[in-house]
Amino acid sequence: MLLAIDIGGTKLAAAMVEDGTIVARRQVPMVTGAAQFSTAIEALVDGWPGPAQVSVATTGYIDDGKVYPVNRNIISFWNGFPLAQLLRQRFGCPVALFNDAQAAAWGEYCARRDEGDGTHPANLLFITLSTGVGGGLVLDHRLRAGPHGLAGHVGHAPARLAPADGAVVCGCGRLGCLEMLASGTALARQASVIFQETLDSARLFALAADEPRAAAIVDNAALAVAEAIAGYHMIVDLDEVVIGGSVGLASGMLGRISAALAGLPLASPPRLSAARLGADAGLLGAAAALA
Ligand code: ADP
Ligand code: BMX
Ligand code: ZN
Repeated sequence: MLLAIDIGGTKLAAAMVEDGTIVARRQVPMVTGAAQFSTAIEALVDGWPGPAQVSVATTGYIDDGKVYPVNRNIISFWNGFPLAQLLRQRFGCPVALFNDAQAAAWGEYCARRDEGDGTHPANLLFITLSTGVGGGLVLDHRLRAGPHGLAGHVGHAPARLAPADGAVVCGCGRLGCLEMLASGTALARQASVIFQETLDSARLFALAADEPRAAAIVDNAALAVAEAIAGYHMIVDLDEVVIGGSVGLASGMLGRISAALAGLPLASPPRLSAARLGADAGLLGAAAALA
């Protein structure tokens, strides 16, 4: 039995995975401190058999078994957090760590490969629009994490556009990051400023169906994502771009990104699709990366 854990800025999920299939799954809200983190892990695995291996998909980048933030505002205690050591001590088995979007990229690649129709992409970019904006690259059929674990961090590529509420410095320290426009956090922030009341990203999407100012915020984010896709495509030449995360999979978002991409002058544009594994892309990708 393999234990897969997905750690995002908003939610913490765990699954028992057998032969590439989830046989049990639990989810809790992500915690805000290191002490609560261990308690939350205990709650997730309560009553489950001890795993033979643990594989983790986590927000942040991995270096030498520790997790570091790119955006320091997402998880306050993630600064060199010794995640591999903590889980090895708890479960007494080998532990592998992956960035969440990189793991999901591998999961989505494997899902297409395993269909076996010969059309699966060799070069795939997965983008998660979630608490942040993450990305993972599969190039020439291989998952690329890069020498520092940073490969694919599309959320911190420059967006050509400004957020609806004006320029905002990213938690990575730079100005103009895509994450400040198109993450759930950024959409909620922009909506709350424009409408002068506290709104979350799901509420913004509901409003966007027939409220022009709400639609403009979402369309601006979708165009920024499309611009990022175009930029990546010109650098690495992609077959397919897969969109996931709760914002990416929210009603209408893929269509808005697709329309924005179609409006850009782009040589041989990549296919655009929704995550086939849905909210389980990170869990199943982390599991598949061990196989
Ligand atoms: P994580 O970042 O922990 O992996 P998610 O992929 O669920 O988690 O992304 C969380 C973000 O998505 C939050 O900003 C949340 O407000 C937003 N969100 C959740 N559900 C929806 C929805 N139905 N429509 C739009 N945004 C959503
Ligand atoms: C941020 C960054 C990425 C991550 C992405 C999506 C941190 C802590 N995270 O850009 O490593 O892949 O968010 O993560 O710097 P999520 O929290 O939205 O799932
Ligand atoms: Zn940034």
